[in-house]
Amino acid sequence: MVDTEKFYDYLITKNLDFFAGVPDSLLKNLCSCIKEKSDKTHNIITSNEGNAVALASGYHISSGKYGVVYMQNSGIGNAVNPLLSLADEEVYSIPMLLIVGWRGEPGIKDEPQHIKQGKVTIELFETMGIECVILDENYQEKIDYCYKYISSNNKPIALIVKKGLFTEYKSSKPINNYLITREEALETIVDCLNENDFIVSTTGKTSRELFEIREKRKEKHSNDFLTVGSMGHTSSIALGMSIGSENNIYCIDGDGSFIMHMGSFAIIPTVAKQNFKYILINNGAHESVGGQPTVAFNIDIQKMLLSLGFKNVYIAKTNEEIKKYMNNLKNGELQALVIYTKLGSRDNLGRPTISPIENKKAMMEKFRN
Ligand SMILES: Cc1ncc(C[n+]2csc(CCOP(=O)(O)OP(=O)(O)O)c2C)c(N)n1
Repeated sequence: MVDTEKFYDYLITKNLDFFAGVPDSLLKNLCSCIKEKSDKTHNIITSNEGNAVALASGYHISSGKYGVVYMQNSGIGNAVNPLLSLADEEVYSIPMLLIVGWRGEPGIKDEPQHIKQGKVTIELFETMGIECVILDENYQEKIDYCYKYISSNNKPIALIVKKGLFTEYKSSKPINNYLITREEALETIVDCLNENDFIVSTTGKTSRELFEIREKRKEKHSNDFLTVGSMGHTSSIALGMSIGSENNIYCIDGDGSFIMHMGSFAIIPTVAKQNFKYILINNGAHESVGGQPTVAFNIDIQKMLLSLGFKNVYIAKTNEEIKKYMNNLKNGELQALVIYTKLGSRDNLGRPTISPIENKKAMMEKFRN
């Protein structure tokens, strides 16, 4: 294993002290360490991974120093554009160190959404002309190599992190003062829906909890699209679904996901029909991957959505308020509900036991009945 704090300290001795990225479960300990030890202009938790590459690029141009970008391999897609059209050696040729969590590494059991991404991770980087270095116990050697490589080649390099490599970094547990859990909020939402209402739920524990709520209620999963991957696209999936059907489509989003592709909210009000319903569960954090904060508590989301064209945006902090506003959501055009929840989830939370394809097929059949 690699001692998380020593790894961080070694980066600092190399003057690698500017961090940007989106948190990842495999990098949870490293992200906590970076967060605790860096000031806010030197650890920027970005809305998506592409923004982090761009930030590291700008920082390099003005300071001459090298940025460090951390991400889960799921985020490579978001980063491809600035990696190829900004940092690439045939464009601006910008050195930076990418630290990438390798979900779905071949031979290691993982969830369906990580299998293909894991299989092609190294190939994807290589196709982009980005060398990959697999991190191991000899972390000083690996960092030295990466540092030398980026400074002499003026281009990015990727340090690939396998599951379980970093030691636990003990940090204060993130908390907020809200009253109900995400799972309680989800149960109340499900209580308020009928059998012809559909849900598109966001990436991470929201979909895992929704799956278990249906199991507990002995209900089928055919009304729920569990967006297991594709973080940030839940609202667009729901929008597409609402255009293709007359049924009510309830998008249940998370604040990290909402922020990741916030641009979609400029488009939604221009096309959404009355059957598109937006619910945001706001816990102010990327709770599913370790509770790294988002900026969602700094945003007046109600004002923002109203200014973009939503007709009503309700705020709920208790189950009673959820029930009341779910009733309002049923009628009227472009309604949204923002639910503030506390952090945390059950230790014994499971994962969907149906495959994404089974989920899709069951849903497509349900839409046709
Ligand atoms: C593109 C991409 N980047 C990062 C991840 C890793 N990831 C999975 S869930 C999650 C956090 C989601 O946060 P939020 O939407 O606020 O929901 P919460 O976990 O708080 O319920 C992250 C960062 C991912 N799946 N995809």
